[in-house]
Amino acid sequence: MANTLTLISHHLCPYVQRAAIALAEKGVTFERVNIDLAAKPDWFLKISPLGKVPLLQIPQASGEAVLFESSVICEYLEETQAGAKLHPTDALERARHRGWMEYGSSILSDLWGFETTGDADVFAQKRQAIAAKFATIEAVLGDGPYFAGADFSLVDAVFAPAFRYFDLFDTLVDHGIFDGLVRVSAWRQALAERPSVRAAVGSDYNARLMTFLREHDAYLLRAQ
Ligand SMILES: N[C@@H](CCC(=O)N[C@@H](CS)C(=O)NCC(=O)O)C(=O)O
Repeated sequence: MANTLTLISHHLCPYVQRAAIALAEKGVTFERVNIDLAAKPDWFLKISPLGKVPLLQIPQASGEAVLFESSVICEYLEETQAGAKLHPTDALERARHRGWMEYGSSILSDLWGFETTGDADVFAQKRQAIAAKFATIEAVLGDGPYFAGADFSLVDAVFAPAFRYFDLFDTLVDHGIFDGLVRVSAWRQALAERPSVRAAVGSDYNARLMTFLREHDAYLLRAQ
């Protein structure tokens, strides 16, 4: 379709998922094109300045515009698309939300180490860093069900893909990251049930993630 937005994606990418969740929350129909990040196509390298997904392609009269960086894509969707607002209207609250979105990205960075390292010490370090970050969030959360209460926001879109990893990780290792974190655990549960969150990955997500762990010979698969 001529005016359809296209999300250039990867099956497992948590940054792609936040854009897909924002699109679904806004009720925007979009196309998703998954690429192989191990063999990036030439057309992708030409339009992705950092060689990373997600990209959002936006048809324009003059040709196709391309946005990169998931937070930028989410902010653009918030500013241009109809549907539910995903940021608070108050400037201070909005800025605060952007801070927690960044915080979510820093957890994703720790999670990358946690899931890919083959080294027991690095694994322990990352586990500790992730646990400490979620403990900090526990003190920030209110009564839920979402980050800011009743309304789903972009902070939720950022954290849902981080929590999703643990659907598989919980079956592999007793990491204890959420032990005692009652509010974080309830938030995780509420996000897992949200239709936009569920729709952001394919039904083969866990199988693909397992293959990814095996390919990295992840310590996670050996940890006790
Ligand atoms: N800061 C970027 C991070 C995106 C990112 O790291 N994407 C990964 C996949 S999850 C990627 O494309 N990696 C390919 C590479 O670095 O070569 C964003 O928020 O969009």
